[in-house]
Amino acid sequence: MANIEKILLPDIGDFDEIEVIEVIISVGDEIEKDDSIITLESDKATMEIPTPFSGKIKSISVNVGDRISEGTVIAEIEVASSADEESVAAEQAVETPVEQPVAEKVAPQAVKASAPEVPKSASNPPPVPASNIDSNQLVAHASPSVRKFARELGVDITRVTGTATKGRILKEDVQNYVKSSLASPRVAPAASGIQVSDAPVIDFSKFGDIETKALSRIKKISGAHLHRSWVSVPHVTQFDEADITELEAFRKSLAKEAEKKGVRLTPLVFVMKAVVAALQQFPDFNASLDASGDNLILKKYFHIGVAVDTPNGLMVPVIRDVDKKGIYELSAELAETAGKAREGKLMPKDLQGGCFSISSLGGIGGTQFTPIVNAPEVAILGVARAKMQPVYQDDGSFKPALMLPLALSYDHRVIDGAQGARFTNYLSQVISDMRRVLL
Ligand code: CAO
Repeated sequence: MANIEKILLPDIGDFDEIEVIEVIISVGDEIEKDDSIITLESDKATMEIPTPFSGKIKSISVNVGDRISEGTVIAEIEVASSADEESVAAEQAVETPVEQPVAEKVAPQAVKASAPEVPKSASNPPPVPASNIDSNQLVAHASPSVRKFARELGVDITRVTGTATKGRILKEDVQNYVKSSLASPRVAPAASGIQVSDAPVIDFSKFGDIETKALSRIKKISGAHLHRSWVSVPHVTQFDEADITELEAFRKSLAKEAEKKGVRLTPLVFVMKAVVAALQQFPDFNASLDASGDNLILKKYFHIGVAVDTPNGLMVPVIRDVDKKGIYELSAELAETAGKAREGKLMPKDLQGGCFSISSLGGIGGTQFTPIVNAPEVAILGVARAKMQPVYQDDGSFKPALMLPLALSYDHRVIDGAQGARFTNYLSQVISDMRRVLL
């Protein structure tokens, strides 16, 4: 027997009086549990609200432009009475929280990414960053049925341009995307006119048991960005090392003071300050090529991207104005930003505006690695694990020193090899003796 249920706006976190920007359903629509019914937008985020019931929409109580809060009746739905639906109704009566929005225009499915959708690989991830992703790439503003349709056709929805209000992706947009893909040549032209033939399709199950695991949304977005950087930027990696024996002693001497301030000092914040000193000394590293490729845009600000390992993949949030901040402030901001990245709470703006990136795997291990330039930046620093080593002295003796491995990858169109070596040489001197930051 059918009964009528009210669909209420659940607890959506720290939002009140939030604007309805789209009503996705119409009276008479047959919808499935978890289908999106309305879209809300605050100054911080856009989120789609799913229905907790399957059934037929009888009436709709909200309009575009309304401001609604927890408990507002959105619609009435005729649901088929079943044990399942009743238990859902009971749940909703208690509380049906929608996960906190993590980024502008991230749909609830994506919001749920704060629970690990892809377990972290046992092996270290490739040393590659994923920042400066256009915020539009984070948008996959489409209803579950359109997403399902795209999935069935094997279409990556983040590549589809939406033509409806606020860039919403319609079924027709997915169809048009498929049509235009089929019409394009079989040999995919990569960046800079490089032609790459299709990879052969291999049936791995012929060789043994397999399991197919979807890549997380973040990995798919960062993968496209990294691939573009990899094929379009001529990379060179310059290796160097810095003696951090004194710096480490200094860092340890500050441990208690840091604890009182509620922060944990790691070598990374000192490296960030040293990088800024090197960028000030070598401004071509704090730059991007313009669209024509004929000019270098020199940046007068020092925003540093820091690669963060998250359960859903690599993210490179940007710490702003590193030149103006002390190590305690930077430590606090780094911890907060890395926490947000891991909880899926970064906003698109947190990933934008970087000048130079640092990828530190020092807390994990490894002797060296070659990071991929985070285009449109022109250089990135990889930091591996510091190790005690015997260092030869002028008097013929060996002294134990804590050596920090550094790897600078740069865009060879912008940076010459000699400049690369000078940069790491200077950086190494500053890290070894942070007093040089004052010079
Ligand atoms: N050498 C030796 N020890 C190091 C070190 C280094 N280079 N860097 C950090 N450590 C130590 C820290 O001091 C800390 O130990 P203590 O607590 O005893 O001081 C421990 O390792 C763990 O540090 P951490 O990783 O928690 O903190 P961090 O400031 O070094 O890094 C962050 C923060 C967010 C960058 C890091 O947690 C992270 O996600 N790293 C992975 C980045 C990544 O995936 N890069 C690869 C791909 S990008 O090309």
